[in-house]
Parts: sequence; structure tokens; C-alpha cells
Amino acid sequence: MKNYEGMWKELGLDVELHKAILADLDKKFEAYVLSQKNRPGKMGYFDDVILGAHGARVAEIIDHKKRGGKFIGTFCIYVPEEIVLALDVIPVALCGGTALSIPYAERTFPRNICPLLKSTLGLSFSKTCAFAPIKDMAVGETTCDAKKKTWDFLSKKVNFHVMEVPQKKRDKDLELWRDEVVQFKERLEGLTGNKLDGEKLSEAVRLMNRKRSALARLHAFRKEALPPISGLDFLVVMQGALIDDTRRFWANLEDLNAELEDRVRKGHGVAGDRAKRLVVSGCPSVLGNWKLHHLLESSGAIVICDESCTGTRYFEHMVEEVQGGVDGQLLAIADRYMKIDCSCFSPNEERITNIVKLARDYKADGVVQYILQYCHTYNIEAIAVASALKKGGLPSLKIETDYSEEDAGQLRLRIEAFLESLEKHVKP
Ligand code: BJ8
Repeated sequence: MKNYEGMWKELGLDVELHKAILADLDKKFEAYVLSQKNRPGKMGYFDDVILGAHGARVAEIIDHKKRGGKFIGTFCIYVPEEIVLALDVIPVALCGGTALSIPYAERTFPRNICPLLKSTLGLSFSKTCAFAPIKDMAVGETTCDAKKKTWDFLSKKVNFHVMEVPQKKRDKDLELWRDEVVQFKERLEGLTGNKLDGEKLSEAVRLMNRKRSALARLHAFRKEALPPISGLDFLVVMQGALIDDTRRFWANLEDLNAELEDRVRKGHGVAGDRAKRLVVSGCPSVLGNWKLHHLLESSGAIVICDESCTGTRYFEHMVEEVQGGVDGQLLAIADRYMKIDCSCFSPNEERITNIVKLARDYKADGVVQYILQYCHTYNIEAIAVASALKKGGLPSLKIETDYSEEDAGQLRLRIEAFLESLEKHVKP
């Protein structure tokens, strides 16, 4: 693989620490992902996306900027990618999935905020995020208290835009969100110096809908009695979806889907038919975080559905293609993003109903609720989720953890006990 040390140095990174973090990620990727047996050949592209995230992708964005384009960092799937792409801006999710950067965040921020946020901040504070020095703007959103207050802090230091995501879904909340989407468009127009063009917006809507459909198709293959792809590999694809070039990603995903279709035709699965089928539901697992999926699948289960932002929440619901100009299309975009059922909404009945439905549709043996430590919204909502699952005759296990490996042994014991209990459970 090409050496990017010179580029990192020029970007002002702490090259030695950056190399240590990448070495740790590569080691985990090798041990958890690449070592899996029976992987689809077309996963090679997505492996490269992950392994090249801090090198090749950064170099590509620098080239884009040299040609006059802009680049923004995001932290959440509420940021409407259609508008970003239509203005020739590259979006990349900057959420951190490594434990190694966390101590650098804890020097300034409280320890009791979620590992995703601390990892993200730590990468930036320790000068080990190659995207940070090249971003023209960062876009945050008000989905949880930790994020909201963090954005206040960061807004004083870098060019930052905050989108207010409402906490309820009444008509007046939708109005507020629509307005937020328009303001975001205006902020991006200011950043790029370009007016949003109707044709380009329609093209971006079609492209993003194609990307979502291809991801939904990939996810649906996992309904098969013998799923042709592991949960870990699905996660790798999703992590790539948040950082890679949209068009290239989509084209490679179509190739992967064609391979999986062939596998299904030949009855070629990645796990035996005795493997327990699990839904993972809750917090996202971003690049660098393969912990839970690895623990589950190396304990003999197969993850057949991800109800998270690195899963269904990212690609559910299409944007309606609207004729007749930018304004109408912006409304349709806002309406689609408002359908995302993050636990920041209250009440959030649709998410709870959706989890039960997904578990049934995917013929799950059980559901694992994945809660990042100190993520209060998912953690508290987990009570209602568990009770709805129980009512539906679906066993569930809640796992609350961080990015460290310290609890891996204990988690494995709990997972094994859960899988054993599923052996005795009679499906309704
Ligand atoms: S839409 S899940 S990507 S906010 S895990 S930082 S919520 S304390 S990441 Fe998320 Fe958007 Fe919601 Fe999805 Fe806060 Fe929870 Fe941390 Fe989170």
C-alpha cells in the first residue's frame, strides 16, 4: 500500500501517534475481518476503502480541493447528503471508532460521555485525524446532549454549522426541520459560492436513492436461510458508505450484490444452518469499531440485521423525486430525513415497532441491543424495546460497552449464555 507519511506531515499530524493508531486498526481489521473464512471476493474493494480511509481517501479529497471543490466533515446521518453532493462538496463522516484517541479527549472533556464522541474529539485533539486539517466546515446536529454541548465548544474553534434536529415529530417540528434544511443549503451555498442548481439536485437525489436501494438489497440478502455475507462484512460495507465516493461506492456495491445473488442461487452461505440469527439494534459501529459483531460471530452466531445508523437507519426511506425546482425538492429531502427514527426522538414508538418487525422479517432467533456506554437515549429506550420484543416472543440481550477490549471476556461469556438460552427457546 502507498506510503502517505509525507502527506500526513504536511497536514501537521502527529505522524508517529497516527501511525500507531492506524497500526492498531489494521491489526484489528486483519484479526476480525480479513481472517473470516468464505468471504465474498468483491469485499476486496470495501476492505480497501477501510484500509485506505486515512491515506488514499484523504489524498483524493485534497485533489478535489485543488480543483476548487470543498469538503465537509459530518457526525450524523441526519445531514442531507443530496444537498452536499449537488454543490460539489464531499461529505465524510468523522466519527471515531478507536479507543486509542479517547485519553486525549478526556484531558478536556468529561469521561462520562459516549466513546464515539470521545474517540472523535480525541482524534482531532491529538492531531491524528487527517480529515480535520483539510475540512472547509464541520456539520453537527442536536441529537444528544453530549453532541450539542460539544458543538458549542468546537464552533468557537473551527468553521462549524449546527443543524437543529427536533425531538418530536409534530407538524411544527417538521416545519422547524424543513427550515433547518433550507438554512443548511444556504450555509453550503455561502461556503462554495455557488447557487444550488435544480438539475444537479435531482441528479444527487437519484444517486443517493440508488445508493440506498443497493444497500437495502445487500441487507435483504441476509434474510436468506443461509446468508451469503457475514454481519461483520455487512458492517464493513456500511462503514465504507459513510466515507467513500458515492458513485464509485454504489457501482462496487452493485458488483457485490451480483456476487451475493449468485451465492444465494448456489446455496452458498457463510455460516451453517445451526448458527443463531441475531439482530443488532441500537448505537452505530463506525470505522474502527468491529467489537460487537466480532464477538457475536466468533461465538457461533450470525448477525442477519443491523437496526442502527450503520444499518437500516441509513438507507431506509427514499427521497421522493419532485419535479419543479429546488424548493419542492428540498421539502421532499427534509421529509425523508425526518423519518429517521433515532432514539433522540420522544416518543419513538416507530423505532420500537420497527425492531420487532425487522426481527420477524429476518427470522431472528434473538436481538442484541447495542448500547455505547453513556448513550442515555438508546440505553433508556432499551427498556421499552426489550419489553416489546418479549411481548412478541423474541428474546433479547442488552450489551452496554465502550471501545476497550477489557470487557471482551466477560461479554463473550454473556453472549455464549444468551446463545445457549436461544437453543431452548421455542419460536412463537
Ligand atoms: S441518527 S444514532 S448517527 S445521533 S452514540 S453521539 S446519540 S451519545 S451517534 Fe447517532 Fe445520528 Fe442518532 Fe444515528 Fe450521542 Fe448516543 Fe454517542 Fe450517538
